Amino acid sequence: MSKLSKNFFWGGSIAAHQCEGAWNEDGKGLGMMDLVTSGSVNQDRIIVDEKTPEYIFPSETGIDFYHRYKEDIALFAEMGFTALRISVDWSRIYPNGDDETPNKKGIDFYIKVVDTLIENKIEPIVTLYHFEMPVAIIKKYNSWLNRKTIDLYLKYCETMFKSLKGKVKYWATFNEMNHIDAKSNHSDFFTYFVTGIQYSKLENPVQVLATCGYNMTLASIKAISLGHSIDAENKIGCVFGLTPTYPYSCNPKDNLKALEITFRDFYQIDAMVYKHFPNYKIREYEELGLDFSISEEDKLAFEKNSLDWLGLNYYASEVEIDKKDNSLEDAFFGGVKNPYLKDSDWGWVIDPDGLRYILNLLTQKYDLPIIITENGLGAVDKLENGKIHDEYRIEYLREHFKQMKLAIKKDHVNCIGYLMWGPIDLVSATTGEMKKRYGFIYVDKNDDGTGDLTRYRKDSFYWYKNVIETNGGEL
Ligand code: BGP
Repeated sequence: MSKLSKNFFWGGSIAAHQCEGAWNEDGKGLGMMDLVTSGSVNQDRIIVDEKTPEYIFPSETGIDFYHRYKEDIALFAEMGFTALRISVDWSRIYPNGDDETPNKKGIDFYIKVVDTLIENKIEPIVTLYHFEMPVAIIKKYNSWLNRKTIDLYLKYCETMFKSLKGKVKYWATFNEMNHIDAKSNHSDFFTYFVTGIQYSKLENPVQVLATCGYNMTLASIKAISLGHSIDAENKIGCVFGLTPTYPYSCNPKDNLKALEITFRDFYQIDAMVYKHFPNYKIREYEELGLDFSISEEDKLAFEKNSLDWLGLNYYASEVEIDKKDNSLEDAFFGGVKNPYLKDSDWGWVIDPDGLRYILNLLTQKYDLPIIITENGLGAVDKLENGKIHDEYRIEYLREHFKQMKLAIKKDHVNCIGYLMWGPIDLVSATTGEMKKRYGFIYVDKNDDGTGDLTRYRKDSFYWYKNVIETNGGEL
């Protein structure tokens, strides 16, 4: 099948708390993921108030990207990456959240990483919030429930926009803030990842999620305006984790249920594209009796700007049914199991067509440039004589690339890049494991603490290199 446009971004995505380690070096403050223990597919990660020696906290060491970023970026360059999405850990820049001045060593680290990327002809794409809020903001200001947090976030964004001006053009304001919609299937994890607040501890969760969701959306649009005013060249987007939702049958009631679940993830995008907080959401909050109002000043903030691009994190689809009977098995991400699809070892359903579906849905709704900011397969890899034969990963990616190409070539979706999640093995967000590996590059680190962090090229490394070399021509 034909090649993609020559400016297409081929690369990967990583996040600070999952790879950097160095959790207390060079003035870094405590970040929210520093308080989350390791877990597994059967054992939930635990969120603690304070670190204690009985637990392992995988973010403490990550894969030591903080000290090995040059080596890792050289490997990405060897594969031919033209883009890498990183995140800045807010707690490295403002360790207490409300510090008068930023931590210079934290800024210097990101300047060095970005300079190294540019030297290697890799476009840096920077996420400003990927589950990395200073714990001090949660404790002192109650996270996104307090509008003071918006000011602190904007001050931090300003620091980064100015520090990386002229070097970074592509920014994302938030990663996956859509997981906290008042109507979502709440898990302690995703609420915590996004806000630092634990869902199960809330007395009035719907109010809390609605307020946090609104304040983050407002913070995001204000950050876009700020970023544009600092550098008119900036292209500022926001990243969403989206799952296409199919009806279990052609029963109209199943269809309506699927539609409801699909659209719960869109109100923040609507607000940032259509330049006002959506009326359907305001009516929903009124009906729920929530304490919610939008000031004239906020309205102006929404009117002033909009998203330059959309980031899509795509892993799985869902199936919804109006009335579930006991013969149907529950699916990992909610809804029921899809009889047509297989699951990964971690229960994440594998659905390449879903990628084409969601790319089309986003295009029909917004018609913006889209970057696939995350996609990939978490799997168990075996290191034998320095080699990893990960044919299953190649197969997964090949099928997703075929669908991405169809979306671009046949459906005219303006998808401008593909960034594979975790191009180098890193700590899993949901389970805290190393065992759940995504990378083209194997990292010798195990969950029991063994391993010397040596990097190895997997078979998929060479395969992806060829995909990039042929610009998607050979899959
Ligand atoms: C997304 C997060 C990433 C990443 C990914 C895979 O929701 O944005 O940070 O972790 O999911 O999840 P996991 O690492 O749990 O397999």
